[in-house]
Formats: sequence, structure tokens, C-alpha cells
Amino acid sequence: MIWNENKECMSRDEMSALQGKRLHKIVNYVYHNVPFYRRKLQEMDITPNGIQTIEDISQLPFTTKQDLRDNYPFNMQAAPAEEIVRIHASTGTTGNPTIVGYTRKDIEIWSECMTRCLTAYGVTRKDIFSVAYGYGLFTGGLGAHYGVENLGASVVPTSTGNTEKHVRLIRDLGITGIACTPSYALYLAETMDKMGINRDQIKLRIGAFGAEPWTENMRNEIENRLGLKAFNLYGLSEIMGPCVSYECEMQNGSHINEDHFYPEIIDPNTMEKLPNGQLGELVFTTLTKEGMPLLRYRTKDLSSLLDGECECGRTNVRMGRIMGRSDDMLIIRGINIFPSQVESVILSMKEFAPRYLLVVDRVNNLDTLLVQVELRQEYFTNDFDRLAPLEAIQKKLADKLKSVLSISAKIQLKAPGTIERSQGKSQFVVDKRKLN
Ligand code: DLL
Repeated sequence: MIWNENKECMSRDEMSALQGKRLHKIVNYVYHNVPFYRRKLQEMDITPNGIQTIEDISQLPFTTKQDLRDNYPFNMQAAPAEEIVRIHASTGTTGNPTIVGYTRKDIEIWSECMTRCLTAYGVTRKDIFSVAYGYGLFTGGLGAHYGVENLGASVVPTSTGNTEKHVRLIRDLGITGIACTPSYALYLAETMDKMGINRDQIKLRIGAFGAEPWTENMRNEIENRLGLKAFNLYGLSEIMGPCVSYECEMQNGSHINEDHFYPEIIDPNTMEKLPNGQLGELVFTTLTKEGMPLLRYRTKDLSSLLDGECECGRTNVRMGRIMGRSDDMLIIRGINIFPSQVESVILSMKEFAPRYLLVVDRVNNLDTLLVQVELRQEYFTNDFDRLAPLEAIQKKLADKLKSVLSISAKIQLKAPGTIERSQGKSQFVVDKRKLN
């Protein structure tokens, strides 16, 4: 099923024409309503009339997270206060949080785009759908919630917390769909195990997972343990929230709602636009947003745009999985390392649960990488006489990591359940070098 064939299946020419028209309009809008953009455009000698087609976007300035911080709280807002009906804030770890205001029309578009995602996953009005992203300043909860309601399925606003109660609701209400972070999905599975509830006692069939990077191996693990089909959901608060892109049944990249969010991939160092297929930094321009429209926002997410038609019938361009962030890429002894690379190795070994923590440090001027990883129950032992197999497992992981990362990592095997769980976004890396 396709929710909005008119917008999800346009020809490339029609889509480009629509995008060009909307780009002109949005540039005109920010020029007259956001002093920050007016100044930037004037400095670059750009007038809204000079931006007529979508190709003209390359003339426009980029916007960064720092720009949003510098304009805290409301100086990036284009709509007058009386038009704003909702405000979200990002979980800033450093500096000011990013404040995003939405008009009623923004919320409508967000809900519609979220409904497109859910429809692509196969959700129908008959489904009972649990939204287990956090409700609150984070966009996950309310964003997914409005999409489910707009579609007409029953939404159960479980949010995070009280996981045992959630598991009982899943079983007792016959909940068929769930939206949460992939790590929370695994935590749910663990909780089910502890409660003695197995996948045959529940009816989950569809999962909408995002808000943090995850891998194909994690997808398999979630699907096997919860008995559902797991789909990718991508978004970021600055641009809208969950709904920016979504997988269809082909699960070959995520379709971008590009009639509202225009994507580009750039080289993060030169800021030059990269051709389709190449990995680089994802940049979005909001084409219809009223509350806080952004031109060429640098997401720091590393991905690529995929060429070619999708067999599902949608023509919206697809993006590949997020391979990491240009700013959470670790450079260890001069080598670029993505936590997702380590995760893939860990998950390729049956001995480990998908729970790990990378601890990076600097000892005597030398970077060190410690990988803490949880053993599965069946491989765990406390018995000193039976430690030899554990040593072999440890060595196997160390060797595999060495061949993938080209650097040696120290491995610390952990007992099941001992790496701290998170109900929201998980932390996979502690970089002590930055803390010094
Ligand atoms: O995480 C919005 C969201 C909520 C998306 C629920 C999907 C589901 P922020 O808190 O602003 O917004 O964080 C955005 O999270 O730039 C990515 O680095 C990461 N991210 C989001 N979705 C995915 C995904 C929400 N599917 C940041 N895969 C983004 C990988 C993701 N990373």
C-alpha cells in the first residue's frame, strides 16, 4: 500500500519542478522572516528571485547546528509566535539545546509524512500500535503518535519506562506494531525472556525502529526474538522528527519524503556535492516548513543517495543506512573507526549479545580501544576450571576486529545483563580522551 501516490510516485521531472517551486518560495520566506538568513543571503549577493530551480540550491549557504545554538532560542524561527502550536527541543549534550517550533501546518505535514512511513511498513487501520519512543521534548513519541492516529490505527502511547507492564500490554491487548529505538526493542525481548513470555504468545508483526544507528545483524536479531518485520525510520528534530525517510517492503534503502525535505550528500571537508552512490554527509533543506525552515542543514549523518528505481513503485529517492556521524567517527591512532563496524563484528559471532561499549582512552600518548561486550547466557561461566573456551572466544573477537579495523583492541568479556541498559538512545562509546 502507498499512502499518497500523488507525492510518492511522481516522475523525476514533476518532482524536480515541484521542488524548484517550493525552494524559491522558502528562500523568499526566510529572506523576509529570518534576519540570520537575510544577512547570509545578502552577504552572498543572493536574492530570492535568483533561486528558481532546484539546481539553484547549490548557490545557497549551509546551516549548522552551531548556527541554531547561536540563535537560541527563537531567532531561527520564521513564523510569528501566535502561529506556533508546538515546541520540541533536542537533547543537547553540550551547549544550548536546539529549539524547534512547529505551526499547525507543520504538524499536519509531519503527521502525513509519518503516515506514509507506517503505510510503507504495512500498518493498517486494524493494527494496534505501541509508540515506545519517549514522549516529551524528544520528537520520537509525539511524532510517531500523530502518524498512527492520522492513519487510523489504534495508538497505545506506552512511551518508555516500566518495560514489564509494556510486555504485558503487548501480550494482553494483542499489540501488532511497535515504534521504539532498536536497542529498546532488544531490551523488550530480554524482558520477555525474564518474564517467561515467548514470541508465540504475542502478536507483534511490524516494528518502526530508528533514532540511533543500527545494523542488518541487529535487524535479524530483533526480528527473530520478537517475531516481527523490522523497518528503518529516520529523522531528526531540526528538520521535523521521525518521518524524513522510511523503508518500504523492499528494504533496500529508505525513501526520503523529498517533496518536503530535499536531500544532498556533500563531502564534509570540501562541502562539495557528491554524486549518488558515494558516502558523505547528508544535508537537508526543508521545502515547506513554516515554523523553523532550514536551508542546507548539515546533519553530520553519513549516508549516500541510491540510484535506480525501487520495485515498490515509489519514485522518491532512497538513502542508505546511516553509517555513523561525521562527528562521532572515532579516530584511533590515526585510523577512522565507526562504532557500527565494531558492532557488525560482534553481532557476527553467536557467542555475544548485541550489547557493547567502546571505551577509548589515551595512555602514554597512545590511543587505546577497549571493547566491553556481553556474552550470551549459554556461553557464560563463572567456573575457573572452564575459562579456556572464554579465552578462545576473546581471542577470536580480537582477531576479527583487528582484521576489520586495522588496529588492536583490548576485549573485556562481560556477564549477561551487566552493560547498562538505556530506554532511549543508547550510548555505545565513551571517549575518555575528550574528558581530559
Ligand atoms: O532521533 C528523531 C527520530 C525519532 C527518528 C524516532 C526516528 C525515530 P534527534 O533526537 O534530533 O531526532 O536525533 C537525530 O539521530 O541525526 C541520526 O544521527 C540519528 N538517527 C535518527 N534516526 C536514525 C536511523 C530523532 N534510523 C539523529 N538510523 C540523526 C540511524 C538515526 N541514525
